[in-house]
Amino acid sequence: MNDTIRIDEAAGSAGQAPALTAEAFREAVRAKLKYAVGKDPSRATAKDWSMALSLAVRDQVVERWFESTKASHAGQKKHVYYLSMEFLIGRLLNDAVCNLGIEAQVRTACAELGIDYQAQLEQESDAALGNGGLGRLAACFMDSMSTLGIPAHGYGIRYDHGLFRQRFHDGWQVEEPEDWLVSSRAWEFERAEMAYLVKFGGQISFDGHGATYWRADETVKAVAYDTPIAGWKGRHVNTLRLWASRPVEVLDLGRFNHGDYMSAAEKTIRAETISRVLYPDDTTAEGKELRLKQEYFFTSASLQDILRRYLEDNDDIRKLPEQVAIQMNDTHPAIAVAELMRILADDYRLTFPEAFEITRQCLSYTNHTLMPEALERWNTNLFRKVLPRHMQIIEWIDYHHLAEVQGRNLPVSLDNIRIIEWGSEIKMGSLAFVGSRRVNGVSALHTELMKQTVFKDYHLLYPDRIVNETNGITPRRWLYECNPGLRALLLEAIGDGWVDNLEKIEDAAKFATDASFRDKFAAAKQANKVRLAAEIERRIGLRVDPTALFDVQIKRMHEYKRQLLNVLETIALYQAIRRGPGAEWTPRVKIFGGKAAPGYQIAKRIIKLANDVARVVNNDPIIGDRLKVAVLPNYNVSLAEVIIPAADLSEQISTAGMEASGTGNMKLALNGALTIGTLDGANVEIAERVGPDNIYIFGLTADDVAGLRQRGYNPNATIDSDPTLKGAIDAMVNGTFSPDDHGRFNEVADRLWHTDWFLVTADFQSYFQTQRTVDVDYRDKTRWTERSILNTTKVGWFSSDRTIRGYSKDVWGVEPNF
Ligand code: GL9
Repeated sequence: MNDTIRIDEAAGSAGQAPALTAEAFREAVRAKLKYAVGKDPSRATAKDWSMALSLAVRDQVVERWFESTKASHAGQKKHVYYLSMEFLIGRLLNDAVCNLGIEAQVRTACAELGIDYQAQLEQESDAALGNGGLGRLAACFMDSMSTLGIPAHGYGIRYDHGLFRQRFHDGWQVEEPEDWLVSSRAWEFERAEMAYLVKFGGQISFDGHGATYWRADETVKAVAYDTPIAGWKGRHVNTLRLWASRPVEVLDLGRFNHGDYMSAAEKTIRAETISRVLYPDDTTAEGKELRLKQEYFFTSASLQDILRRYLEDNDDIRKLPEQVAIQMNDTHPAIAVAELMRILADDYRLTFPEAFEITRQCLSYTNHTLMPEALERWNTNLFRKVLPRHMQIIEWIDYHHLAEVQGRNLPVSLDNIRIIEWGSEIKMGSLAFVGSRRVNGVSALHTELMKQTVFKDYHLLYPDRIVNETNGITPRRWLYECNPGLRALLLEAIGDGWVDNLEKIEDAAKFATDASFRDKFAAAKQANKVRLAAEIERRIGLRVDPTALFDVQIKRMHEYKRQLLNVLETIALYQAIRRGPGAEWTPRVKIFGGKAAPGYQIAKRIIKLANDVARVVNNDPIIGDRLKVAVLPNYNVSLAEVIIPAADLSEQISTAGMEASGTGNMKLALNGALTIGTLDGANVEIAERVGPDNIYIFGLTADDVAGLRQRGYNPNATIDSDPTLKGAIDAMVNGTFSPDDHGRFNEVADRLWHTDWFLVTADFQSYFQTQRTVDVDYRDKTRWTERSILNTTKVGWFSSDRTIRGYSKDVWGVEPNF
């Protein structure tokens, strides 16, 4: 019956959604409640309505999904495949509604059905299939690839449990399992027939005539679950395909019939373990064997699927690079280099050199961090045990790559470019680099540092391979959807061109000096702050003054991100207010949100410190509303959507040279927060665009940091010479904030005194002084709003649409349709 949709019609309808009336939609929701959820309106719970609503909206997405799929098949365009261990997509209902442009009809229908649309949205749990920036970037890219009409698939893992839920118990982080699937099922389609076998372990044998056999000792089935991702105005819909791991045989009936029920289920449990949980770690290559199996599991299933789709329309495997561009999001899918070669060589009988050439024309790699502990390495014994054939292939790549280089007489050290180090560790960054067509960094500074440090020798060998693609964020979720007040104001002032061409937002910059626009802009911000204040009270029972300066640091807890610097400044400010409560203080609410990896002890102690400081400050009658500290538990995409539109000040205070890019910095600036930050990651490019008057830059530069570390930094002298800093550190260890346990923060303080690798003490004075300038500046509301408007209107370049255009041109060789 779909034959009736003609491709040219589908293409012709691009840009406009077929008319959907509120009445038709209302009836669709009723029908879903009855026939898909199986409930009568009088018996339906909020969750039932939310499910019915989502399913009715999903139908609207599906219409366009089929059109897009047909159009991409017919168009025979090169297809992009984005391989990522993480997709931090968050809630999908409002995103789909806004992208399809059916918000008015949906709201009317809800009102007529007597259900509250906003309350419905909150029924949906976050799809928290990622840790932080890397996973959220993948989600923004999915949105942008659909918006630009680039035929693309995202490939990842359908974790049963996404990132853990964070609770505070007595101020300490407690991790609880997350259960998104219970209520997010509405958006996915199980494709039981779309399954591939993935093998692990066992033996390799050769038949002497060129054929290779891999007799595995474990095989699991990867089953596809598809979620449609609609772009702006529903012009194009791509697919996010996530793999769930299942046993090949459902049950060992023999053992079961012998009454051995537990062991009868053993294989099922083993298989399902692979897609059970997301690793809650962003610091080190984690979890060893299971983690390696997860990486190989989704990479192998994805490559098999990519080749299957390619061969539906093509017959020459050698022409694969003409139709297929595969992006490896970090090194997690870097095994793709060996897996694609294995398939081409062992299944399609190409020679290794041929297979290698094709592989490195198809694959590209994005690096997201320079921190040595976060660059993945695999022990060769473990690797050989789990992936014996891939070990052989990597040995071949390493050998041939070194041989190729030796002939070139360049000043590079062979030790630095080996993939297998000392015969005992495989460096996945090196494998990804050698097997890629392009390698990119995620901000200008980060890409430059890649060339100078970790990939220095590779860069000498392949000077054209490294390119920069500065990160971006989708303006749909991060302004249009999360900030309805500002959205309305912009629509009124400059129309809707900015939504899919964010640089047009600069048209509103001229209104920064227009008093009436400024008032409306300030009123929108104020309403968002009132909303956040209510959320803070609801979550932690703390009342805050919504006219105070909202100072926000939201991101994973990490020493290099320096939440500790912010807490120390909070303590110092607290002490200053206590010393002179009568002075003119700018009321401030410090807002923190972020999870620490469960095994990252120091980060968890810093959360406890923030909570201890909050308790003392918030209950000190001398302080009152001059300073409040809100540490919000379980920071996630949905909470970000409430905090970001309400922020006045955005804390981007990492040790320079350590934050590859950051993307929260972009979201906050777009929503009108002024940044206080170091010259790190994309802050550098934000500063260039908003101009020095509209951002607060402080502290050491990346060069300063490198120099200081090389000379050897002595925090002792710095602390001793700075009474404000010393006073704050002393308060940490004298029991001011931990009367029940004076020694609780000794280790934190000792690190500051003795090593301070992240240079918190070195940047403290500059940070503290800059914050005092912020205090003074915030009192001039007119001027502040003007600068806030300039932040919103000058950061249009940070749209992920722009980033994806960059990848299309420099990395993938595809042409966006829109
Ligand atoms: C990260 C970088 O640390 C960020 O600076 C960067 O903005 C994002 C996206 O490129 O990637 N790399 C990384 O491992 N994480 C990042 O956020 N960590 C997590 O995603 C938890």
